[in-house]
Amino acid sequence: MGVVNATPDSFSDGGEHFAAPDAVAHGRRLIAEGADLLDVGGESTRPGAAPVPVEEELRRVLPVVRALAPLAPVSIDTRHAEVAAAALDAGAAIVNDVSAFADPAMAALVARRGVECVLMHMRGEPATMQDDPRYGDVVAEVSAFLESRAKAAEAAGVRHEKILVDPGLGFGKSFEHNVDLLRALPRLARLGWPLLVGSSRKSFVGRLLDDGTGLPGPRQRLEGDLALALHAATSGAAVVRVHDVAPTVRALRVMDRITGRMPLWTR
Ligand code: HH2
Repeated sequence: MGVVNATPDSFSDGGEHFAAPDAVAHGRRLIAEGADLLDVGGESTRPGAAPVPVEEELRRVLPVVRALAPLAPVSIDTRHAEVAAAALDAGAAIVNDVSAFADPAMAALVARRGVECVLMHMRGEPATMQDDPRYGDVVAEVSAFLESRAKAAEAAGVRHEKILVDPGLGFGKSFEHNVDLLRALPRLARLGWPLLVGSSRKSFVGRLLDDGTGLPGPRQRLEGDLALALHAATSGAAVVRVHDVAPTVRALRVMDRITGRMPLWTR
């Protein structure tokens, strides 16, 4: 899953693809690089981000979804049912909700449209989620949350096979919580729904790369991102959400050839 942020303030790409034509060009590039699907978002959920009015979110994402949906499956990254509904009308095929259906209208919408959805774990709201997050057992609590939200979605009419779950790395988690969740990915992949993992360019990747010479910024974390994408895939994740599609596809291809999921030689 390649990330297309139609936002002025994303932590990872800082508004580089904010204007619709830039976001569309970026999405086309990610498809050419081998992305199987694109995640289009119009509201940054980075720590400290303020919510965006629905009208503004719609204005940002709809032209981008409309242009990219004929080219590849598009997921709409939103917490708002109104935005999700309009994006589905514009051609999106998947609803990626970092609040796991906190908007009560979301489950009914996804059920009615028969589309796929991603349910992600987040502690609190983006504006405050990194203020000293605490858990007794982060893996147990995130697992229980994902299981209960997925079952609630099924009770609301979303078919089991339409649901993916996501531990929400970086969303209301300390460095240690993120590492615990990364170590537990094989367990999370066996919860009963396909697993999506989004670690790309997040600050804990910078800390994992730390060699004492200063923390690398979001765009200097590629080697860490590749290591974690391979770790997620070998742990059983079905989808990895990444900013740097070309190197990730190349790394996954090497792994698939070693594990036998892809032929050693292609002509
Ligand atoms: N991470 C971000 C946004 N959406 N969706 C899912 N399912 N999983 C994630 O881990 C995830 C997500 C944050 O990354 P990014 O889009 O690069 O930043 P921002 O929220 O600042 O736009």
